[in-house]
Amino acid sequence: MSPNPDPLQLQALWRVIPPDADPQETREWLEAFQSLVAREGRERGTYLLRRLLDAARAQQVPLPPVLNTPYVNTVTLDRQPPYPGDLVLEARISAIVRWNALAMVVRSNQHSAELGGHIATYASIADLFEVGFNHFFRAGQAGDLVFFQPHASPGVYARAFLEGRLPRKRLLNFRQETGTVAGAGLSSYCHPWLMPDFWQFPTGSMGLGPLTAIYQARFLRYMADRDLLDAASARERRVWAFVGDGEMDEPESLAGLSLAAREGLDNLVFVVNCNLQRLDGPVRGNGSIVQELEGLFAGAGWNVVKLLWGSDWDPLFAADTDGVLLRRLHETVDGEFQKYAATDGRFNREHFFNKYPELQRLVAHLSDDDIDRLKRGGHDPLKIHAAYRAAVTTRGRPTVILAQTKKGYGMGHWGQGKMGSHQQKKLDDEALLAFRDRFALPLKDEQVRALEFHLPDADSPELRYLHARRRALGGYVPARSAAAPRLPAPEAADTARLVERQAGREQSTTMVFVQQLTALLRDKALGRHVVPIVADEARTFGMQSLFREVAIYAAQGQLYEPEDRDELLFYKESRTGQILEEGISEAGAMGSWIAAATSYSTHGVPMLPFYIFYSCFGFQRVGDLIFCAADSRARGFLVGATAGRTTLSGEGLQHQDGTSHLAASTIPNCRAYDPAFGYELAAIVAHGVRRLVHEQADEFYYLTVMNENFAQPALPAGVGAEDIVAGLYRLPGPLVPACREPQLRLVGSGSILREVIAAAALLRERHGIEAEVWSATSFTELAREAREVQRANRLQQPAARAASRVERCLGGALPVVAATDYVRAVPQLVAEYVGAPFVTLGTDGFGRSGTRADVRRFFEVDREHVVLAALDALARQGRVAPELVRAALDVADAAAPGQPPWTR
Ligand SMILES: Cc1ncc(C[n+]2csc(CCOP(=O)(O)OP(=O)(O)O)c2C)c(N)n1
Repeated sequence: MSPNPDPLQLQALWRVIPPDADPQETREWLEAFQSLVAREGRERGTYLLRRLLDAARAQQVPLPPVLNTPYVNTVTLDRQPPYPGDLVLEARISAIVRWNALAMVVRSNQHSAELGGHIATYASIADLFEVGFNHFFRAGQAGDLVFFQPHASPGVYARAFLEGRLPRKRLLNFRQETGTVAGAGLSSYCHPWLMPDFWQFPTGSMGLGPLTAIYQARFLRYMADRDLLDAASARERRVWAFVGDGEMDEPESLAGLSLAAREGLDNLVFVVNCNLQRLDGPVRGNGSIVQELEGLFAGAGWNVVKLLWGSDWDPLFAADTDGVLLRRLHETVDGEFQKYAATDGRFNREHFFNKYPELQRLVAHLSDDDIDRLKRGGHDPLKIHAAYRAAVTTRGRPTVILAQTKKGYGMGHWGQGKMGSHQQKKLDDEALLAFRDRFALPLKDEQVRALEFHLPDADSPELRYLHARRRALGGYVPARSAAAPRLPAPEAADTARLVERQAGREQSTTMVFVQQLTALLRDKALGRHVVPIVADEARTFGMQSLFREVAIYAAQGQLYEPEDRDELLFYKESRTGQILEEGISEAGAMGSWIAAATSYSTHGVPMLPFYIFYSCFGFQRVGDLIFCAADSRARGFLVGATAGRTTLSGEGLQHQDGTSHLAASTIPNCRAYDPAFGYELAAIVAHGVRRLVHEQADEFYYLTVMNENFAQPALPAGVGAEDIVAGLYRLPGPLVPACREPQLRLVGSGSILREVIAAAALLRERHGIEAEVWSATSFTELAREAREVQRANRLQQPAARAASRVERCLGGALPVVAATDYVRAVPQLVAEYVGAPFVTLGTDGFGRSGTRADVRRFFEVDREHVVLAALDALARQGRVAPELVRAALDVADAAAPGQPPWTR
């Protein structure tokens, strides 16, 4: 305990009111105000306060901090609704779930200490979940969206076990998902990829749950406003996000707060589990996380409901006429509250209550055991229910419930409030027996020692009650469904027409993309399901025509006349707008993209989102959100524009992306493409659309598009869409003159393909060397296929070994030079499988400003360096004279090489 806290410091921390200079006068003012409110109502009270504040401002009287309220429950006793459930039965159910969760973690840890698991988080949040399960969470694709605190997953499994949804066997296999128990285990956290019928929202990476929950709530509105969901039933649906208080330190946790308030998302409830601890120690040992978060959320415009104290505190507050209890609470920092959680009633009396004689008297009638049993709000179903009811009846604003709990609640001196609670996964027999007694579990000592799961009879009052409650709420939660109608993909002929229109036009692949997106938006069947998403870069990518055509979604419509109203393509916002314009928030745009890309599952309505962004601010910036999308089984398109290291030449180091394809290659269900030409892009998009909306594949597409304008070639005869989609095909005439007897193979992708084509021409003109040119639309897909072929050959030992596409295309004695606008590691993904001498050129290093030609020369990926690499490869085979290489060095300005670009 802090001996003598500095009053000024306390004031700052806790908003404690400074000493009263004239109590008599204060009382008169307060009584006058109270009687006014009693007589004329709260609204009149608010009016008067506003006038007083205006007067204070006018006289430059400093205003008190107004965002914090006292350290008590927001819902007062007189406004507390009656509890709608059977508290006794619910307590018994909750105790059983607690036990089974604990037993599951301890058992798996006995099986192997490598498996890990958490007890203390669920122990703190159990009651908050249970009240939700029994009275609030509505199930199904027209129900609520519940984001569970990930480390509380054991409790969610334990409840599903009681519900008969998970058999005992799976509880025994907690955190075991491979080997003989594959398919019969349980994931550590909420992973839809691993448990696609169960978990809906991945929350294991702290901060992403809160952020994506906000965007889900907004997307729910978007769908209703656009008539894609029934508005009346959508209004009833809620997003519940259970979040750790430590987790609130993640920037992503806070990133969407303003948006939620600005959009008036009263369908959103955050429940922050304020057990005051995180992994290493207290969240705010020297302060108060509850008060801090209250200020933050209130400042952002949220409705804040503090749920701090259980019912047994009500009489104490009622008797606290001189405010000593409140004062004591306000001068106590979280580090002390943690200590009180970890100690018994006697310690609490001595150190907390006995500080002031008035306070000592206030609890004189309580025994030490009574004091020990005083509950924090987040452990009292009555108070929890009151807070939840306040949240779901609030209109016009999102609500945050700051629920004070104890970490490791019920684990006694073995785990409750302990510094190391978070990671505790072992409990000895004595601790287990004490837990049994604490929660009055119907278990014999041997059953406790054997960590037996407890499952009451099917017709026991507990199970009958539990099922009845869930029936009333539409089924079980969490449960994930993938049921959604298929949508027809546009005809291949449509894509062909689009490609024909592009042929010969001077334009970039970004422009081709925008035209294809526009065509998709106009498609009769699919159009309304398309969701264009931007993060303040629509103009950069030439998409402003869409503003007028499909409008920007704005819940309030457009309350102003846009400055460019008289122009054809004016900035149009509308309540039924289709574009999600997220402002400068790539993380927010990803939140929207995930919501749209999983709409088939969350709402049973498939949507097709296209999020287009600066490629450097994609994987590099929001990579973990992309991973979260992958886990969520997202279906949609991510489009990295102004892509590559050398196409966005003037922008320099930070803006030039050389790695996104490498990152994309690590995500198993991400299909990444780096097309060079409009016809390639069109074929890939058409393929992706078909895969996503018609075949309903749980995958997503990452495409890079460029801003370099050039005459777009027509689709060459003989090239099929399947070749382009497979990742590698040979460029025929007229793009590259046919060669009778090639001496080497050149491979290019994206913006560097044109350098490679030019290099082939130079080799022919200058040296009479004939080279095939291959377009690698996706090294990632090639590598994946080759890996599969290699594995099948190894594991199945077929009589005739199969060859991968990359080997079939490039294998042999001819050297292969592959060049990319990304780091060399991208083409090197296929190096092992090529089956030919293989050289790569790439843009490793920090970016640079300059003209495209200069930057390509700097990174040694321009046509002259391709020529040089080709000659060098041939010289090593003795097919050309070394002098030729030396001459080429001069031409490429590389005769006196400086430091490699990646060290500069
Ligand atoms: C992005 C990220 N960083 C770190 C972790 C590791 N981690 C898991 S739980 C945890 C502490 C959580 O504390 P809090 O949010 O207060 O939840 P509590 O378990 O105390 O309820 C940490 C650091 C993570 N899962 N995600």
